[in-house]
Amino acid sequence: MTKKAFDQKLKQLQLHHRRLLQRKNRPQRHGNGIFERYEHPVLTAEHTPLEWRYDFDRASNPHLMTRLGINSVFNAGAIEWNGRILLGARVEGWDRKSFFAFAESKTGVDGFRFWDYPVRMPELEPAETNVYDLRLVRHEDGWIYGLFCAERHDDSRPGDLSAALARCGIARTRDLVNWERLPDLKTPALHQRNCVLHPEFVNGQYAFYTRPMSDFAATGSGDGIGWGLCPDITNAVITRETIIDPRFYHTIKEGKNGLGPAPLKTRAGWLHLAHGVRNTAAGMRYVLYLFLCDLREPWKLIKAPGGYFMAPEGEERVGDVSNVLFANGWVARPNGQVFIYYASSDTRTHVATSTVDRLLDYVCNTPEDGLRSSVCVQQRCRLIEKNLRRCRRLSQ
Ligand code: M1P
Repeated sequence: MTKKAFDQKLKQLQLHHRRLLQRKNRPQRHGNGIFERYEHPVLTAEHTPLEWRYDFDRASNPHLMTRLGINSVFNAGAIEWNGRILLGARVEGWDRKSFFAFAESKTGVDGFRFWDYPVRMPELEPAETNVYDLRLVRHEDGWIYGLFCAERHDDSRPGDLSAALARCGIARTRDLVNWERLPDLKTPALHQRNCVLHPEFVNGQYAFYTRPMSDFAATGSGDGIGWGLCPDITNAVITRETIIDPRFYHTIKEGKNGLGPAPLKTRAGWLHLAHGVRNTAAGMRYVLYLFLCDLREPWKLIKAPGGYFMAPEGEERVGDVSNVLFANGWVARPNGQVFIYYASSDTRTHVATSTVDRLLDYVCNTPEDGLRSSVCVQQRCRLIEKNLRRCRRLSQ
């Protein structure tokens, strides 16, 4: 490529990238009243800086090729930071390895820009092969914690290249740049993914939400979202895990479930966002759901609306792992506005907005799962009767 053509192509790439980052994002019309979806994803592979993907030197990259491609940007942790919203996204390269990178925005719905460098997360011995799904928690001990899945090959099965061990990695920081790595969480279960730190001490101890599994992908004997306490986070060991939100036959969480971000503290209780998985003939379907736990006894579930809160729609349904919504980040602003960051089909990151009031209304007033078709029909008939009575009154 001539110097002129090279420079021109680089300019075009930069212009295209700038336009993408400046694109406004508007709420979609005709929502369900519970939350608003937005027209565009907030982060995709195309949002990552060009410097991360191209070599801008014509001598070493005469065709201006992508050198280190990015495959997807999804499953982002979230935190409010100096009045802005930061997403700690899972960025996956063409080489299948994930890493964390922060992108920030003033509005929370558009204009997300990645920091110059991804997170340089310290490794442990033995080093993990892959890290993903960061949960960011501002803990009352003064640290910001990042909990994530640290995955390694299971060397006890040398002949099986797909044998992996999932552990909960723990790191902490004060500035989101320099991270101190702590030992992985130890629990009675062989595998742990989707672990989350509760933001407050409980009975003077660190409290963890867990997801015990005896198999890497299937829950095996693991029965849902767990809870456990440990006195020392610099050597986090949970000896007793109890299940606070179990899986259940013929519900959206029959196959497995896992907590999303750390819960929001509200006047009515700890508000949780989680994902539920069911099996279908077309593979697993991941949807999001909400539940509420007691303020003083956060291990006690007090409200559980039936069904899903959010399921994949439109382009969200298609991607590397299709039919998946997954969320591990949300932010509640002091004015009650809530930004929910969810990923679709392990490919891209979206935002939905709501308020604490609306989410509590949804959680407290949506009937529980009837667990049987006939009970679900009764629930619906009660709603229809109420509406028809009202319509008749208004038409008299
Ligand atoms: O592919 C869907 C999700 O699968 C895993 O979640 P879970 O452990 O609940 O099945 C994770 O790998 C997650 O990153 C991924 O989005």
